[in-house]
Amino acid sequence: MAKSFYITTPIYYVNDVPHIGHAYTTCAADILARFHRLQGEKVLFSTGTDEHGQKIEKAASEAGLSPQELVDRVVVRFQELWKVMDIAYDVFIRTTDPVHVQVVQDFYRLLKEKGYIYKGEYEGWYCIPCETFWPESQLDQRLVCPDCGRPLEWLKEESYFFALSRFAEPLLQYLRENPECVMPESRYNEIYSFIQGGLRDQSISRTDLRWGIPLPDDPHHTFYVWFDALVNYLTVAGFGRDEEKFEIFWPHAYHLVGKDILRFHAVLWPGMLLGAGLPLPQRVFAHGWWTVEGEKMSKSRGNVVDPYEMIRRYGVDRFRYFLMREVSFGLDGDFSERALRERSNADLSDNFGNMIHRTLNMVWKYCHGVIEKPGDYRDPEWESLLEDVKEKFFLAMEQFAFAQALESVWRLVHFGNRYIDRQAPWRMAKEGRERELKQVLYRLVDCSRMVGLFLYPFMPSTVVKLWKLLGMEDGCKPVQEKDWRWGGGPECYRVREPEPLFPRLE
Ligand code: ME8
Repeated sequence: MAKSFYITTPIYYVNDVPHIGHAYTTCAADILARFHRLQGEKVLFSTGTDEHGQKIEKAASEAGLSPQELVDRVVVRFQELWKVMDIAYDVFIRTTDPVHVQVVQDFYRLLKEKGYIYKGEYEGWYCIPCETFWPESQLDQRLVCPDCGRPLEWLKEESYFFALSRFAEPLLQYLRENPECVMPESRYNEIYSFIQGGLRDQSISRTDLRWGIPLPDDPHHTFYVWFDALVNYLTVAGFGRDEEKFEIFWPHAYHLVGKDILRFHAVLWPGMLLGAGLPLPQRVFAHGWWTVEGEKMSKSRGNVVDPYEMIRRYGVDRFRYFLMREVSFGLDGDFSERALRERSNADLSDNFGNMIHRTLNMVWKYCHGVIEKPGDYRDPEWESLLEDVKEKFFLAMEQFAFAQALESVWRLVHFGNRYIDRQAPWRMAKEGRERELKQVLYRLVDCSRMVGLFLYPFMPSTVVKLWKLLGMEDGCKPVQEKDWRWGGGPECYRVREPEPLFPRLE
């Protein structure tokens, strides 16, 4: 039976302007989704927006809109960006969707039935004019509101709690039994020691928040935004509504998140799931943080990287490639346009694009664009390299090590370019060594096809273009075992007149 994969991004705060951080997680998730679809596996890939909370309420009233009107207007910023970025999600979830509202309430009832919800008192530093509790981690000694600067007061309010503290030991046991459930390893260790320090119960309701989902049994309270937001992963998977879908996908959930929101995903969320008696996700992977030219990205610094602008300047695939290739997934990285241009010229123009262009050009020039599979197309050198690249690529993809996966594909590209230099097909043509010439060109064309197969998840529109150039119009259908083999392509390639895939950037 085909394996299944449920791949998620966080749901982003809907009123934010999308930036490189959003683009990064979503692009990585898209690559995984495309990679698994390409193998004919079942994939459910979701992204979406987090639409409740005080900030939305405030922004809406400032704009003279209702909160729902505001979120309906701004959500398109994300949806449009995903179109431009070639993000092929299956579901776009919005937390204001009535189905989600229902699922949050059902999930809460389930936790309550199991005895993990109780009423207590939440206390903390509160800004009365802004009606907001502020965590101590966001305050300094002055104890003033980080938003409006006015003095805070220590307040208590009635709140419902989830008994997270009861799950510390079960969570530790789960972590021990599933060493890859939180990745990378440094994050796993961080989460493990955090839980070892003991867990506090989590307040899950507020009485001061109107723009939120009401508790079904006490509508005077609304759900704390993170409780509401995390449950989106269940809503998408069909929890309580589509049993078959839920069984196919839920046990194979892979959550991709930024390191700043790992605790919510690797402590609170699995705690909630254990409480409800549901299986835990296969993996929560926390990626690192992008700085911009060495500085923290922030609105006040005015250095927020706008993905639309990057795509307009460089094209979507240069941008996608750079994000995935420049930094090991899991580590922090630095973004600069200069680095993007340099990497693009070196890897995409001078190496990948060059190999394809030279190959197609020669097939066009010496064989009128038509090359049949010769009887002796096999070659141990090519085949052993391909086997090795394939093994490393698949292993890297399994570990979400995207940069390493790409690195292994480039071994094939480098080899292709060296092969052209070594074999010098132009000399073969000149000397009339027809058989050898066809053999060499066929190998190069088939290598181009294989490189396309590896790169498709990363740069889908470029690879579709490449496959068209190779005369393979239906190149992106799910692949079979034979497609990954040397010589597994068409018996006869009818290539098109070459055009450069990645012209050099100045
Ligand atoms: O946290 N580099 O939403 P969000 C890399 N609604 N990643 C970055 C980044 C940067 N400079 N800045 C932000 C939320 N991110 C919640 C999620 S999920 C149930 C609820 C990442 O819009 C950040 O780590 O603030 C997070 O993964 C996402 O972008 C921003 O999410």
